[in-house]
Amino acid sequence: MLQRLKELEAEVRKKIDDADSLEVLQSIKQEMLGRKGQVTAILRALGDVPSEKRPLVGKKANELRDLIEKLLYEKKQSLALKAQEERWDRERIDVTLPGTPFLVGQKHPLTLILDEIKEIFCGLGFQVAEGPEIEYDYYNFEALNMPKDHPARDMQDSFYINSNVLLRTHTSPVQVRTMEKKVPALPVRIIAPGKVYRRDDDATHSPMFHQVEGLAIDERISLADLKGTLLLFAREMFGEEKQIRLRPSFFPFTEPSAEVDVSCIICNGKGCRVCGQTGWLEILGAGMVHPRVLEMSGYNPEKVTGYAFGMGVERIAMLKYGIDDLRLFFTNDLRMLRQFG
Ligand code: 2NL
Repeated sequence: MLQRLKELEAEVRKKIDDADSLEVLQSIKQEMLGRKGQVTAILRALGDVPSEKRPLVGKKANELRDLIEKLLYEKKQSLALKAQEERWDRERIDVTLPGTPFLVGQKHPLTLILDEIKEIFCGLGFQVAEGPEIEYDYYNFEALNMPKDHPARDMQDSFYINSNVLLRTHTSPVQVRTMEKKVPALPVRIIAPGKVYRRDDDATHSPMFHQVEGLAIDERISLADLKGTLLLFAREMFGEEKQIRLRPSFFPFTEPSAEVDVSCIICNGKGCRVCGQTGWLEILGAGMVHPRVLEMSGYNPEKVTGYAFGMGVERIAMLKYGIDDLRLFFTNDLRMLRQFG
């Protein structure tokens, strides 16, 4: 019996030594100490051992059981430690490696200008109005006093979806929609910023560009209100010392109509290459809302008047930032875009 215990001890030491997983350890435990285990069998058979040898065999058998439990426990610990070390090796990170660069964006120059324009007019009590870029012919042309055969439509030839629906050529339809909704609530003071589309594409024209239109309607709104508002805008946008001038012009939706110039931002009016020696730069178009436009949107032109203006955001941005090619706004060249914001 004692011999058998010695053999078992040697056998179990080797097995535990060789074990390379918790599963193997578990099966060794089962095999030795389980219900049908070899050590268990010896302990159960103690009754058959002659009584003079029984205490010694019993002691040795119990010692072997304790030893196996201790060895199993120690091996379990060392396997766990090894697994952890392997995992640390596998997952080790080099904290001295350079990190992934975090690219910080900035606002597009057109967004900066749009924000500035909105800020100026909101400061004067205007609200920002928005509307669809896909528009009905009615809101884009008809309601602005441009019936189907009107020659002014040629200059704003658009992208048609069908004979009644097109990509808006200006943001005026937003203003028409606002007037329709607000009638007869007065005053109306809104600006309509957004994308507009026209069928041309060259160095100075893009098929998509940005516009801000403004509209004010109330009793006794005059051309003087328009001029004062635009002078304030020009000075906030281009500098305190700026002047503006209005030149007679024509739009089907305003009467009278004017082109508005600001004193040249390079020479301040003295005359230079940028302004073609005139001292003036054109920045927008404007006028008093045509009575027929007021009438079509539901106002009584005998009682109320209004002014309206429209400017190209790209043009303002080019003047303010000294950008000489419109296409730079739309080609996403980071060398250009990173110079702003
Ligand atoms: C330009 C000129 C202009 C308007 C836009 C307008 C809108 C309504 C009624 C009357 Cl709802 N007028 N808008 C008026 C005058 C000029 O734009 O050169 N834009 C880039």
